[in-house]
Amino acid sequence: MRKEIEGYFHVSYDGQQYPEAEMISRSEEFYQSLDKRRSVREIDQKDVPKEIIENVIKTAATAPSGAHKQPWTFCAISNPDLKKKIREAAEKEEYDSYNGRMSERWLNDLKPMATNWEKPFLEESPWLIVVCKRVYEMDENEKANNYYVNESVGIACGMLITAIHNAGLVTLTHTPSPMNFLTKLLNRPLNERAFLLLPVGYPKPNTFVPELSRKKLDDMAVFY
Ligand code: IYR
Repeated sequence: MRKEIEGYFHVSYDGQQYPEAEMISRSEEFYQSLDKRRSVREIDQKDVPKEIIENVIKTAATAPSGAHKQPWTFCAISNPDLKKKIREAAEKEEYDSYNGRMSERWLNDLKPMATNWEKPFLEESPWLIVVCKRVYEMDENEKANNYYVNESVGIACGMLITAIHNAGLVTLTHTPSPMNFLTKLLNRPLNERAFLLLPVGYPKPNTFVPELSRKKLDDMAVFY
């Protein structure tokens, strides 16, 4: 069904509905599945079909966005030369961050994660996805700012990570800082800024991840 409201068309909502018992089991099962997600830094070189990357990007782009401006561009990189350049530039920034730019407290907080300035996953992962936020669009040669850009792109990134996990692959939210080298290496237009870099692939065999626990419901949710 389609109807017109003030000159714009609206269509019947056709989302899925389930009986209550099924909603409870679906929500529990989805939680159990997502609770297995971990940030994995040991990514195998094994190829991942482009179709999976296309599907997870399409999933991410179903995210809500301010005034439906969809203020994102997903750059998917499999080219080995480009991945090498990204690794070199990221490691240069990360070296400086780990050797002076980050505070003692910050470095201490990162110890459980066993991270350092070296980022082999940037070259070894079959795919890198650089999510860019589009701060504005050009509207008849005028800059037209997008709305709630960080919120919109942050939600899309969450959905991207969920889709990658659902496909049976691993990723990691990598934020080399500063990130402007990415927009340069990728030749992005002036209205785009790099937001997040996600290497995507299979975990290496026998990969270990930090032993972490998640907050209990009572410690993170308040019901009124
Ligand atoms: N961007 C650096 C440092 C880093 C910062 C935080 I906060 C982390 O949770 C993990 C790492 C890096 O990627 O190593």
